[in-house]
Amino acid sequence: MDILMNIWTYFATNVLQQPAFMIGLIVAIGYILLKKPWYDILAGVIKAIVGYFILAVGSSGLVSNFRPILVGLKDRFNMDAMVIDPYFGQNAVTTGVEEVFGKGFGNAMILLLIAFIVNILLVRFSKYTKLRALFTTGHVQVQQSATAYWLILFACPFLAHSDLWLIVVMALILGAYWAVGANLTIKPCQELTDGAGFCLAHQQNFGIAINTWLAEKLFGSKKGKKVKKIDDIELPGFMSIFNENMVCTSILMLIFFGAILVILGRDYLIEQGFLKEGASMLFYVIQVCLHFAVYLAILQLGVRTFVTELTASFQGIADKLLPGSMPGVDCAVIFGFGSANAVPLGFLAGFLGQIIAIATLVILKSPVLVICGFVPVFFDNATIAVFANEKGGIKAALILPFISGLCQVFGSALIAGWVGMAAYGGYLGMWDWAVVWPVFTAILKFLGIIGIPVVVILLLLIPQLQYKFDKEGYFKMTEDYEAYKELKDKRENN
Ligand code: ASC
Repeated sequence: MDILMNIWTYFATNVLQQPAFMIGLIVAIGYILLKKPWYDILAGVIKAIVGYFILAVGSSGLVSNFRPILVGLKDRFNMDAMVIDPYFGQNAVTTGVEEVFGKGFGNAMILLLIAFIVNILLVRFSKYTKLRALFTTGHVQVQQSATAYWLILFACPFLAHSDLWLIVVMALILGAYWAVGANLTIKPCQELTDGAGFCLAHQQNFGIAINTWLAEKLFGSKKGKKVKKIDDIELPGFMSIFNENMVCTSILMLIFFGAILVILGRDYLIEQGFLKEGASMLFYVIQVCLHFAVYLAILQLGVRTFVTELTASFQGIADKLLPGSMPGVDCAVIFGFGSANAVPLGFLAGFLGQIIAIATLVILKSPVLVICGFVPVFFDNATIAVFANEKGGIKAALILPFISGLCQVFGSALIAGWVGMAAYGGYLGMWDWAVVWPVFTAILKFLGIIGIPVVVILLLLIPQLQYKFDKEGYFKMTEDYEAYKELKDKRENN
């Protein structure tokens, strides 16, 4: 048993939790099932892993590039507050959970295994469950398990008496949330990418589905009037340089974040070690702001490198092991599709929303104060903007991420204050965890033991409803996208 556990722990730590190797493994299995020659398998696996590593360089570059601004805002306003960010959230669980519940989180690996098996089984029996998506982003699953552990222990303290029951309940709720959430992004992703064959498995899956729906309903084309998407906007004269993504990102960042850096001031930046003594402030600001464009370009290169391999090889898995299924990947993958300029615009709109929400908390003397973390403010809101723009144009791409910014701050402040995580300095803070999980937590808390099946059943009902509303198109969308498009055209012309 020990040997098995060691093997599993080794596999979970090195593969399952490392999306690059997880994607590499999936590509290998897919190509083997497709009976590709060994050199094609090898080449595909290498491209998948390297592509994912490139993506990770881009996303961690963005995070560290933004640090001076976040640290500065926190220090300058002398705020002692919790940071909404998945890494701070994970840290808060590690430091606080034992103290608060008298119970450490030692079974994380087993939980991941069981929850992942729940996800696979739900997809394997898609005929009944109508679930089609496999979660592959392990680093995110670890962060979510940690936060869910806290929320569930808080809501169902009676589970603390039995490790077995605690793990089983968590695995059921998390496994269902992963399968249902990723499944919800299939339609938005397939329509945005013209059937590229992946969906998203991240921390704002419900957020994507709801915001895409809102974008279409509130801002979508009506009576033949087409919406104005970001790329349709013809800017006059010199403004047309904004049409180019690299230029647009650089200029927007220079204006907004350049201003913040200037306000923070040279002395402060030197004091914090961000700027070297005697170095030029002007060129420092230019360098920091233009690096957003650099990291975004890296991120998009990474996406292009691995997505084709992943989706081509996944055909093997979908044909032989999990019919009609689709891999769910990191949200940054969507930045390689849709309008590239939706990314910086969504980021700025979300940032504005968060800042206004934070100011409101300060003014209202809220007992819980919040500091923006880069991951929610950027990855959530830019992702939502890409989808919103596609269905509802530029208005949707600005307004919906702005509202999301408000939700991330208010939702996180509410839940983290209630369950006691705020005292440990962080909360996950992404859309689903600021909006959807507080609802799950409330149901679990107020219904007691009955709350557990209620949450699982509510989750599993969602794909049933999706299927009910589009019986003909539902599986076509993943299995034969061209046929789905024909069906859609036919419906639109009728
Ligand atoms: C997260 C998280 C990250 C980023 C990354 C975006 O939620 O933990 O490291 O988003 O996955 O590409």
